[in-house]
Amino acid sequence: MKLICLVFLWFVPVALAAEPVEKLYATHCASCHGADRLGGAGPALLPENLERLRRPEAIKTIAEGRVASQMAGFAEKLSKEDIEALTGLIYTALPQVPVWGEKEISASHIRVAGAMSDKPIFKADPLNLFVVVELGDHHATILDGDKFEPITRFQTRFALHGGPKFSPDGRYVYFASRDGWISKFDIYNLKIVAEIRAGINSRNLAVSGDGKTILVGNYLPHTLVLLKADDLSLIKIIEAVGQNGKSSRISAVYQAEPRGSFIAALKDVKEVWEIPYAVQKSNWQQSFDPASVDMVVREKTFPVRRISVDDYLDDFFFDQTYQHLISTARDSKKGHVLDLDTGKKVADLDLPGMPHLGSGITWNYQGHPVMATPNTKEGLVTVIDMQTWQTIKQIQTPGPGFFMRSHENTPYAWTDGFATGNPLSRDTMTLIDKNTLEVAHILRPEPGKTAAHVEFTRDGKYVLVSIWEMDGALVIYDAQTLKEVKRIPMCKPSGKYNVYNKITRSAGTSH
Ligand code: DHE
Repeated sequence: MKLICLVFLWFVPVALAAEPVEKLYATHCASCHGADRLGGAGPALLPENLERLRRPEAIKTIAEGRVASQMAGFAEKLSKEDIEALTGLIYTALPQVPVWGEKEISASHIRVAGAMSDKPIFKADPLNLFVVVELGDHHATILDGDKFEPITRFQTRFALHGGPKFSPDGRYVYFASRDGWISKFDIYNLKIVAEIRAGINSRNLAVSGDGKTILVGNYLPHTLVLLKADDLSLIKIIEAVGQNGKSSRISAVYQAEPRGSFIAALKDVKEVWEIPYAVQKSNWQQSFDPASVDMVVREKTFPVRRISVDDYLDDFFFDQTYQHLISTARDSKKGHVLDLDTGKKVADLDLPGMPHLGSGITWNYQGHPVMATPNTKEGLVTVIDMQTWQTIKQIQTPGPGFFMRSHENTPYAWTDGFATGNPLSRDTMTLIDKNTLEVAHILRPEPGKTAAHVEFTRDGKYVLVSIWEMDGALVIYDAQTLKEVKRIPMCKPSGKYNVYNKITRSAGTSH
């Protein structure tokens, strides 16, 4: 009965629309979102790109427009039925995976010319800056990490996701949007200097440890895209096809600087790929057991080492040496540890639920390196000994969390509780004592409002927490006394990234 109602609801609005929905789309939407729905001035309107937008919100956006963007409201031009029909259309998959190859990628390339200064054009410690992504109105703020004052705020591409990544010297930051746009921002000159659309639906990007190459992982199409870091021009597209011939989405890409390689997580085939960026193939092969290699694509640049694995592993985390890859598979309560040198699984991990990617951190506990991660299903933080791979403790928190962060100079690991939107936990920040593994404090930066994602200043003395709301803020705490020192209004600030902590690969943050 339920199914019949749903089917009925799905078709009725289309039937009642004044004109065929395709015509409505061509008249009102195509000029910004592209005739093919692949995006233009506005974002792509495909189900894959709209996964984070619930249908009622999509209807509201078409009717009322979107603040701080060029998206106008259509409530006066279109009937309720027309708007519902358009919503149905944009959540319908295209009949074929659209082509986004060399021609399309290169045609999207934008370079900004002009003389640039080799020194920051502002007064602040360039290594203690934060890049703060404001999801609410698609902006980013560059924040002085000593004075806690914004230096500039600029519009980004629609729906940035994942951590922006820095060049090794911290001068440039690279952003990826869910629509596949890669933007290079010159922090010294406070300007976007290049952009390119590497995919139609992208996951994230990685910057090679030598700062020369960018790797982008895509869901749509199924490709890895290599770009030159200096101007973002296209180097090469690698089709994501498993040894069994099956095409796969890429869940995420990472750079493993100590190995001189990129690592790619494939979502639909049981393989992990390692792609060297820095060394000659002959040297690179000495860094691992050749018996672990199923096939090396015989190419001079960027060969692919395929490592067969037991499961579809799409969430990765590394130890500080990057020899061990800790991964989880969707719908699994187990984690796996893969030794990248031997290409063999060395342990299973007990996890109560799926961690969000890049959510874990490491520190030394009683002389042992440990990793800790929250998970998006249960209010538990798992602490694992990284020598024995045994769970040391599961620490109860008020609710399932997304992110966990700490710093070498601070006694606490901070974690949020907003993964399920649970009203009892979404406004909390739980501080775990890294020496006792006990919950030491539970803070509520703004009762009733979502608190999320933490990052420390370069010296670890202050900690920045997001109030993840449209009328949100960054709340800055003294990390020792836990006293609030400042509150800066921001529009749904999500992640914030400290230049120094990122480029030095602090154990307390994601890399
Ligand atoms: Fe994320 C990082 C994937 C949902 C905010 N998220 C990442 C990374 C991946 C990922 C692969 C690591 C990227 C990197 O470091 O370059 N995220 C996924 C998902 O698969 C998932 C569960 C579903 C999806 O929609 O893709 C998902 N993520 C979310 C959200 O709902 C969040 C909370 C809001 C949003 O932006 O959509 C969210 N993800 C983030 C943030 C980071 C991130 C803020 C960077 C964290 C950091 O400190 O590095």
